[in-house]
Amino acid sequence: MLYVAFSGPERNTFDTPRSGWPQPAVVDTVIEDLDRLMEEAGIDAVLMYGNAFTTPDVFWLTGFRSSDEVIVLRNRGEDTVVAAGFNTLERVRKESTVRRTFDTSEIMLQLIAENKRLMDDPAAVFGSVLKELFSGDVIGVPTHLPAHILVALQDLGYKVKVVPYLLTEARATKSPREVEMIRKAGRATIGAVQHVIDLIAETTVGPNKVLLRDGQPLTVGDIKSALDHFLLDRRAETAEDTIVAVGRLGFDWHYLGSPDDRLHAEVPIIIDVFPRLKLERYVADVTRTVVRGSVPPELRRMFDAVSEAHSAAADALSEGALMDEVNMACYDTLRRYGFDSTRLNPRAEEGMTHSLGHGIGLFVHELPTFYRYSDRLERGHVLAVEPGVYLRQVGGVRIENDYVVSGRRAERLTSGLDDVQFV
Ligand SMILES: [Mn+2]
Repeated sequence: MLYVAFSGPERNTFDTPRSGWPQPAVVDTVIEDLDRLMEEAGIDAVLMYGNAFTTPDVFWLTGFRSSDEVIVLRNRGEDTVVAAGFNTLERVRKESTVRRTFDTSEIMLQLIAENKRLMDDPAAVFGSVLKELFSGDVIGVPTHLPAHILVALQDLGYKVKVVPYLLTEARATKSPREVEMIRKAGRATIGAVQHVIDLIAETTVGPNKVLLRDGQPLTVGDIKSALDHFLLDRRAETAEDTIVAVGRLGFDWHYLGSPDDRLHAEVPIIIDVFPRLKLERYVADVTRTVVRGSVPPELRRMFDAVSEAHSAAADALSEGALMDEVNMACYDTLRRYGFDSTRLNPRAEEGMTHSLGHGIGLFVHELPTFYRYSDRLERGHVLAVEPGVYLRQVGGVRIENDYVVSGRRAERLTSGLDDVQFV
């Protein structure tokens, strides 16, 4: 027997989360964006399957931080429903923002009796869920919906539309709670970067300008370990990897840094850290370029250009501004210093050869993007701004901070550490 459980206020506990649980991130104002986008996309519901860790959209819409796979259905203009077995639903009611649940235990027991699991017969489970909960015409699914579930929906006769940008568009504008979590991630990140810059500042310069700590060469592996330990103590972890690129190796801005690379004096050392808070799941993204010892004139000019380009771009981050106005604030500044960019010269091989930045949130790269030139900045957009200049014979200089668009001027979320680091 299937039933729909409406967890009313008399029986739920999620308005008073247990101490220690982070408050769920999403608030109603952000959900309104999703309903509007669903209407524009011509879909009556959005359907997802996954867990918080593999499918951040599921976490965003439910606030349920678990490795349990759940079915998430949201009819346009209605409460989000989570469908799962009763064990999972008990935790959904305690630990998520979801107020409406659907118990799939009976249908799962029938499958288990046939020695099957959900993925062996997705039509059985999704058919039951949709029959009870969906009365519209078109179901929208994100690209991360497993392909055999998509086929099962079509076999069941539902009209399905793939909506690749729906959730990412909806997530682009952050609620105040989400901004606070990114700010918290930013504090941990700034602290971590400061910590390893202090390590670099404490080195002595040995033969061939190798930086020494206790008489031993300081390596990229040492720096990454120090970053990881610092972040773990603040309940954050490196989201993918950290970039530590020494000297000319930094010319290739894809280069992550090998553990055996040695740090040297008088060359740029790019440190780009983008950790995720383990509980809250939000990221920050910070880059500093450090030089130990004297700074050659050409390298100093790169710092001057990038630092000024960063400020010019940050000043241009205002509500309603075109993305390309922000781009041009950066690239025009670099040009005045004599540096090329792929925006002004698509064939450029030196200068600034990557994008100005990207949205951040549950992912290190998400919307908005500076590549959509005619899009406009909106209140609540959170962006990492990371101008850089790269010369083959020198390496790279990059400065990155995170900002929330909140009116005429954006607010910086990663403060407390100077942009230019000569130590
Ligand atoms: Mn970045």
